[in-house]
Amino acid sequence: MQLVLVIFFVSCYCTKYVSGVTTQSSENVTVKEKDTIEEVNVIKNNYHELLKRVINNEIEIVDLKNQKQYLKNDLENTKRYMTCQMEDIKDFTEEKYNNLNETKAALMKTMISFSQSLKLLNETMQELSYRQPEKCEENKTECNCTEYSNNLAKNWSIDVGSGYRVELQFTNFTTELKYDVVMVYDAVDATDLMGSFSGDDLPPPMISTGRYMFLTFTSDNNVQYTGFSANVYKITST
Ligand SMILES: *[C@@H]1O[C@H](CO)[C@@H](O)[C@H](O)[C@H]1NC(C)=O
Ligand SMILES: *[C@@H]1O[C@H](CO)[C@@H](O)[C@H](O)[C@H]1NC(C)=O
Ligand SMILES: *[C@@H]1O[C@H](CO)[C@@H](O)[C@H](O)[C@H]1NC(C)=O
Ligand SMILES: *[C@@H]1O[C@H](CO)[C@@H](O)[C@H](O)[C@H]1NC(C)=O
Ligand SMILES: *[C@@H]1O[C@H](CO)[C@@H](O)[C@H](O)[C@H]1NC(C)=O
Ligand SMILES: *[C@@H]1O[C@H](CO)[C@@H](O)[C@H](O)[C@H]1NC(C)=O
Ligand SMILES: CC(=O)N[C@H]1CO[C@H](CO)[C@@H](O)[C@@H]1O
Repeated sequence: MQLVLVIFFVSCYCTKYVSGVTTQSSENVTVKEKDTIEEVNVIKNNYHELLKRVINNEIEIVDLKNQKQYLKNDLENTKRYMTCQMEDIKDFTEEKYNNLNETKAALMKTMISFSQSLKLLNETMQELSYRQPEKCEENKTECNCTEYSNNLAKNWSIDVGSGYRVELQFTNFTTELKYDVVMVYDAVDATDLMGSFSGDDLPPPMISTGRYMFLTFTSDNNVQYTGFSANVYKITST
């Protein structure tokens, strides 16, 4: 508005001035006027330029302002996100730490229990190592000697003396049938066979004709039983 007023004043002044002066002056004035107009135009252009720049600046300022707000928001968001993340990590870490602590405690308990078990085992082992020889000895002496051996050949010679006879009564009889055999002879040696016996049947009682009786027992190379037992009686010969 100010600039418009200036232009108006200058054009008014020039018209008045031209009417009262010579041609020479008029020329000079015209030149001046031209200059002024040019100057005004320059100023005008400058003003526009300036205005443009101001507007541009303002736009730029608004832009910058927006950018600033955007960055601020971004920063705020990042800050919030990071805080949340950190809380989360803190929670997670605490939880893991507690778990670790629990595991540690459990492991400790197990270790103690394990070491106790180990100690007990050690004691038991030592006790065992003391007792083992005893047991072995026990087992050695505790042999079942009620069975006859393989490949046995035994003879019994019975003499009840002059004027007497021998009565033989089997009380137990268990041998391997046909292979482990008892022979009974009515003589001083293996000459007069009275009977041969094997298996589970108890042989009948036997009486010799004289003072002698002869018995043999042979076993083969396998299968063992309890064998036999018998009572021998001296009886008066009639
Ligand atoms: C971890 O366990 C120990 C004992 O085992 C206890 O003294 C300590 O307070 C525990 N720490 C946490 C964080 O639970
Ligand atoms: C077992 O016990 C004996 C004596 O009590 C000790 O010398 C030995 O080191 C123990 N062994 C172990 C594996 O603990
Ligand atoms: C003796 O040895 C037998 C096996 O040969 C076994 O079954 C038994 O338990 C042992 N007895 C003892 C007192 O060690
Ligand atoms: C001894 O042997 C007999 C006959 O084979 C059997 O019946 C008995 O049980 C045995 N005794 C022992 C202590 O092994
Ligand atoms: C047992 O008697 C038989 C028959 O007389 C004889 O051949 C054998 O050599 C005798 N065995 C023993 C061990 O005396
Ligand atoms: C033989 O038999 C009698 C009874 O008939 C019995 O008392 C005894 O124990 C038996 N002996 C053996 C060594 O088996
Ligand atoms: C009145 C006046 O100023 N006249 C001037 C016009 O311009 C010429 C040359 O530019 C001058 O010599 C005059 O004096």
